[in-house]
Amino acid sequence: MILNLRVDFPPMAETELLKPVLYSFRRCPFAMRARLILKKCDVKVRLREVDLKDKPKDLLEASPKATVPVLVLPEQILEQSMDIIFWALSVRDPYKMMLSWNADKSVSEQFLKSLDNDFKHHLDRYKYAARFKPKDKDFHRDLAMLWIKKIEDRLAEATYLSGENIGIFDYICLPFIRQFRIANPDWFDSQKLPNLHKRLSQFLESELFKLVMQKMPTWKKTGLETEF
Ligand SMILES: N[C@@H](CCC(=O)N[C@@H](CS)C(=O)NCC(=O)O)C(=O)O
Repeated sequence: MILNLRVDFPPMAETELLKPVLYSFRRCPFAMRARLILKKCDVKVRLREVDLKDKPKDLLEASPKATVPVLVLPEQILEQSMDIIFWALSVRDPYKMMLSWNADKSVSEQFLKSLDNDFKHHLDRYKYAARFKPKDKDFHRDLAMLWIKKIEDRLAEATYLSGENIGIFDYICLPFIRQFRIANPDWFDSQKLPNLHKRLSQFLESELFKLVMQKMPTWKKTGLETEF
């Protein structure tokens, strides 16, 4: 049988094949935060863009819970965005992000918990109100705003959540704040959050954000991985 193989691009070098595989979905804020740290620290992976409605078999085999991001390493599979971030920072951490994370680990973990559990809970019920209880939309928006206001207060005291320079605390939550804004940009922009508005726009206009948000071909459909 003659196979219809593509022969117009060179075979991937062995060193490329050794890079870990990242299953990712462009618009997922968890995948976004992993990509932000990977890119910022220049830790290379082979990115496989996933269609969440048509997940590839290899992802389901690697991680039956089938959320993204997932990182497949030779010896282990990381199925949580924060595990991928900590792994990336163990490979290369030129901005000393682990130092700021570990400065007061229990405060850092508390911050993560309030983001991933509390804020995300209300964000989903506000942004995707139609899937939950549409009549509770504003209730969840207002509860999410309590968390947002704490962020604004912190940004009034220091330029970034991570201190003088943008860092791990900013990168792990900005993709979610972006989603909160997208639910109703006019409303969000009209809120009195001068510092957050400034930092969010700066982030959205940054080269780093543009790089991690580049459109990638869907791996299952095209077989094309993106060198990321
Ligand atoms: N705790 C996980 C959450 C990941 C997550 O929920 N990702 C969403 C996309 S934003 C997902 O893959 N959902 C599964 C689906 O939609 O089928 C992490 O931090 O990586």
